[in-house]
Amino acid sequence: MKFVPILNCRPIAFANISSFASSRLRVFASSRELSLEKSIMPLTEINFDGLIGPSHNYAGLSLGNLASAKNAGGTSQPRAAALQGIEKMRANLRLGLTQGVFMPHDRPDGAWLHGLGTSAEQAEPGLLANALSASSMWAANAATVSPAPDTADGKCHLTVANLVTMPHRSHEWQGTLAQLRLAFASDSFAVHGPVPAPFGDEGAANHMRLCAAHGEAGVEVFVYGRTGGPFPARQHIEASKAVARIHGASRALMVLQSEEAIAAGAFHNDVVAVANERVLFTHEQAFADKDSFYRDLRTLLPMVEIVEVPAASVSLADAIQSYLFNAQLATLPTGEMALILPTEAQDNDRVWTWLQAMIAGNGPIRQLIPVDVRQSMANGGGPACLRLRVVCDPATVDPRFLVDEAKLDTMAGIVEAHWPEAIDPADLANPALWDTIRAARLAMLQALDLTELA
Ligand code: SUG
Repeated sequence: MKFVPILNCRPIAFANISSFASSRLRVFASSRELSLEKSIMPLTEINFDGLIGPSHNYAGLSLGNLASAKNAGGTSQPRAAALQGIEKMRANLRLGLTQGVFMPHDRPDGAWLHGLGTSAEQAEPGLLANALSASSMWAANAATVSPAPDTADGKCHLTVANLVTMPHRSHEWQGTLAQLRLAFASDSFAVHGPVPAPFGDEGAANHMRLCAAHGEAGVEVFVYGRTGGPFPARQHIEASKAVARIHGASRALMVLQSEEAIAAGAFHNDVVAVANERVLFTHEQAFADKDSFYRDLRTLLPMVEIVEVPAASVSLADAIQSYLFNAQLATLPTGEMALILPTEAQDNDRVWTWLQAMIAGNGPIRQLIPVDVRQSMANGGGPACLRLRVVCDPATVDPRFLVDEAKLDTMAGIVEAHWPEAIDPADLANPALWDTIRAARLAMLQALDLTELA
């Protein structure tokens, strides 16, 4: 009998997921050959951050996202928010990391409102807020990425996330897909449209990749949820399985998120776990059946190092309030691993005490680097939410989507000149604000030579 490695932490017959089926052994063999071939290619992890858009506001649209609910109705600061995001990108460049960027989407989304038989001028306030959301900033939800060493055809595959669970996010994929098709137009990539509704797919926020090194074949972990608690589970197992099939990901694990994590506000798995190369950094209560998951992971990647934060030291509530797991766990050019985490983690005594003790030990994570992304954090988006990781040869990416410090300076100048300083939810119905938002985005697209996205 043939099995996929795990589903629900239990193997299921291949026949149930057809495109894995043809020849598992052949796929494994070819993937090993590919990884040998690819090991001479300069595969690098690039973090593509979503530039925080000029419509950034606190409308409280995300059920199950405690920060979004808590800050609903507050006054946002889009200019400060975007500058925080740019400074995060700059800090990553200074660490020696390769950095990319995605552009904000056209807001208010007139095409989406038109499809609903209305317009920005006529829409009810709730619908208008959904049309104005700047939520595409959270690029971890843009797509799921399977780098070339993991896939059957040796291409890097990207599937744009459908984000169908939340209305304000369900109309992101068109604007995201347009950018993915430009940025990854080279034939080193295969860019796919969204998995069909009703199977919710939230992209890389529920996907982790573990491997010896970025350029080598990895184990891809797809984390899904089951609805039943007070909040929606946004990632459906059928979406995860579909993405794994479409990508030809040869070693995929399907792992169930714990209900208690979702109920505590972990609407995405990247709020309670993060992986990088051979390291999994996770909260003890992130997964429904962690023992089976860890066992299967160790079987597929014996070198894996699991750094588990016990609930007795850091509760789920503290983890979600501080977003310590919503960190960029990155390998620096020195080979050391650093956790680039929100300043909120430093502000929480229990969390910071645990992290200090971890660093004092001899574990694989050697540095803690706090970054200030408070404007995004107030909507439930930490450093990891703001970026999509793509392991590839940077030379194959459209350079308009890559940044250096000079480009960040240009972007900061445009933000200073055009982004609204503040948005109160009551302002959202003001047509003058929509004009400002559209003009600000256009100025950025012009400065970056990306007007085909206009
Ligand atoms: O989908 N917040 C986003 C935050 C996404 C975080 N991403 C990751 N964990 N990868 C969300 O809940 C808030 C919108 C508002 O309330 O206006 C929002 O959409």
